[in-house]
Amino acid sequence: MSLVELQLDRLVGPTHHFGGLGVGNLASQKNAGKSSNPAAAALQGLEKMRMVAAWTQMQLVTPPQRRPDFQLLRGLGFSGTNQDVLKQALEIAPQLLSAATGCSAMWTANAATISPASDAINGHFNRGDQQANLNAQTELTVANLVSSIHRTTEPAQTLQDLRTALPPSCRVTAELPGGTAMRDEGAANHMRLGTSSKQPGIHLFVYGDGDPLPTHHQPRQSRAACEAIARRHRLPDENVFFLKQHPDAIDAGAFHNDVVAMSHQDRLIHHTAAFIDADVILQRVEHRYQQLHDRELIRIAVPAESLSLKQAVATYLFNSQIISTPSEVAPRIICTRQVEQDPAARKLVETWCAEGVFESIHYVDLDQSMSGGGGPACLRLRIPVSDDLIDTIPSYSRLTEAKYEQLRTHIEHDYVTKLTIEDLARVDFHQHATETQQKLARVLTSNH
Ligand code: SUG
Repeated sequence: MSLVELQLDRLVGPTHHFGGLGVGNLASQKNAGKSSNPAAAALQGLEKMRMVAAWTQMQLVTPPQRRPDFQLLRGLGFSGTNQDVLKQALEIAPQLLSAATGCSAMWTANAATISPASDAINGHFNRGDQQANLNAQTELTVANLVSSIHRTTEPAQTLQDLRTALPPSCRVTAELPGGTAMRDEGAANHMRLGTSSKQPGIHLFVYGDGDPLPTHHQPRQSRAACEAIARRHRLPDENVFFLKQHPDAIDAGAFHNDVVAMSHQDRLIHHTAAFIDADVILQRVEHRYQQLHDRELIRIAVPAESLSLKQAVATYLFNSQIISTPSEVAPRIICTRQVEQDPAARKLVETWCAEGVFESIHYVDLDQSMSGGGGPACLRLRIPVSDDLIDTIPSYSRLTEAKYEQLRTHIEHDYVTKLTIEDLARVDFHQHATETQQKLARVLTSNH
């Protein structure tokens, strides 16, 4: 038995727009109020999924979440017919209209934090007993996303969506209780190191609260939340490490760790300003990796002289999506076209490729997602599962070529190519968007 990694993306919804609501997220703030292109956003995301599906056959896709969230708007005091509610929200508090209609659930890296069954204290690796693993499950804790109002609309639906999309061997549990003390942004602040072998993985949890704090932006993840997830997933202390986001990185726009650090199996690549006071911890990580896997961790620290924090945030180099294919030794890397166009970022990734860290580089246009502050890795949730469970993945969630064609046709036919905040206050627009969402959900959740 070995581990394989599923990639789960969500189709971008028909109400995709730029509301400027991302806390500490420079792209989101810069593009606030600009008109968006939901059709292009959905197609760009779908093309990335198609590429990964062709490489791995392990691409899962889930439908857009239902919007508007009238419960949110009514709960915040807007009343009358649905049209009244939308209109009042536009006039009085457009940011709340945006929060209730947003598509931020498209960034599935924020959906949950995940650890495979084999990493838990009662996983078979620790007991030395193959049978013991039969009842162990891949653990997923849905992220509460309490740092930003628009993202609090996601977890309840995400819980259902993940349960529907994933095999029964995945235990999807509701978000952490405890409010802002337990603020949790999911896999964007978590990195698992480990090859698909017979050894447990090492878990790096990244948080931003505690001294020293950033001066401009609110840290989105608390250390207490990281500790709670490690406890819930029954990860052994010796394989769990906590790293603090550098306040300078948060101030420069790295609102999530995955804007300044990335990992894949035995590779950890990060900006030197990603973490604060981390040297000793990272040495312990390297030592533990060597102990468990009998080989060195490949760790690459990128200094500001090679790429400034500003460039890291503008290009999302560290948000590249790394994918192993069945036949190649080194993984492939999917980068934004912003990386391609920035000489320093491009040089770095080309050098890594020449050195054999990656097999090949694949540039993609994700401009609609990037304008909301989300790169290739934000758009996917990695789910490590034992390879003997692949056949139990519901067939409807797998992206096949036939399903790709079907989804593309729906998007081209039903999504608008220009959307403004005023459109989001029209009940007739939402009637059509809801029908579209339902059509897509039927394609992606029923066996036919
Ligand atoms: O939470 N943007 C998202 C981007 C999330 C990126 N995910 C990862 N780094 N893994 C966020 O800030 C923009 C919404 C708006 O513009 O209104 C937004 O929510």
